[in-house]
Amino acid sequence: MKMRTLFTSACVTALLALSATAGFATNVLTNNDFETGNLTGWQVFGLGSNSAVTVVATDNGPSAGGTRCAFMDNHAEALGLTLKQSTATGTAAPGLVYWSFDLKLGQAALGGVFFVQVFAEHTGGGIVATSGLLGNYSPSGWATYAGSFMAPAGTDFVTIQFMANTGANVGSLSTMYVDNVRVEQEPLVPNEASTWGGIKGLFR
Ligand SMILES: [Ca+2]
Repeated sequence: MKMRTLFTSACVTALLALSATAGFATNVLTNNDFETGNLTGWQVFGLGSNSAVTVVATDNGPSAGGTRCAFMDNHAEALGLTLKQSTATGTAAPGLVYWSFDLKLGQAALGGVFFVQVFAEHTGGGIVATSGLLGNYSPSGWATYAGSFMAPAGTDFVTIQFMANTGANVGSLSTMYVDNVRVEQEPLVPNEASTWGGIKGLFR
């Protein structure tokens, strides 16, 4: 029993040392879960009399705890409503970029669609790689989507944008709930594995 304890302690110590060196996944986005109750850190394009992005205080995506999410509401014809965040210079580097987010459809009708795109960018040089155009998404209940793409040499920040776009038809609309947006460059790991208790749990 004592040997097992020693062995376990050694493993935990080694794993902690490894984590301090390599770093567990760190989300580079600000206010990714909208739990501030506002859109701090995010930019919105396409606002008008029939389009808005708000924070809902009574709904939350499944990937993380909380009570709030963003709601993109586009009832304008032939309009692109975009919710976007670019990170600071130095927050990204060449290598795999992992992304994930939670979505729940509000409504989509008469040409209304919903797409997401992630960009690897170089300060002063623009976009150097992308996830490709992700979507059209229309989940009837909360759903989590995740993937990755390779950021090439020169990458030093990332951008993610959510696009609720409508068509030219009268009555075209696109509305979507968005939450728990993650962009990071280490493999995604369950949140519980990055805590002391979670690490110990790996050896039980
Ligand atoms: Ca939330």
